[in-house]
Amino acid sequence: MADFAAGTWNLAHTENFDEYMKAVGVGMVMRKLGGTQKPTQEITVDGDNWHIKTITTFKTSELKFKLNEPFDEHTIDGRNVKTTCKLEGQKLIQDQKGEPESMITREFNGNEMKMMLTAKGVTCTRTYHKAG
Ligand code: DKA
Repeated sequence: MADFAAGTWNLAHTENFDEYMKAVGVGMVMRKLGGTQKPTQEITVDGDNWHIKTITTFKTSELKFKLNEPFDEHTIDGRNVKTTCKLEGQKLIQDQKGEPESMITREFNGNEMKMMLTAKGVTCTRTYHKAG
């Protein structure tokens, strides 16, 4: 059981998010708004079934998936992609096939979760801390 991932995570630090949003096609107004957000991610895990709820002040996205099974995802940045998530050790890899392709990893290490988002050669790093 991936207990290491379960819990509530708050954004503590972010680098290059504007460049990443540009790479995935987010327009200027939404990028400005996105850049001000400090999301909370609520993660629950039940065997291979994961639920990730990302909450911002203007948008909430829910990702429900089973590891290694492709599913249709409507991303928080507005893309429709075919996504497969897999777990490698304590790293969750979210592989989004679509336009453009993107790879999002969340690496869990105690009370810190390091998220890396990559598209079109641009990488953004976001560090989350566990609440409580
Ligand atoms: C993350 O989970 C990355 C996604 C945050 C979305 C914020 C709003 C973006 C609006 C285009 O940290």
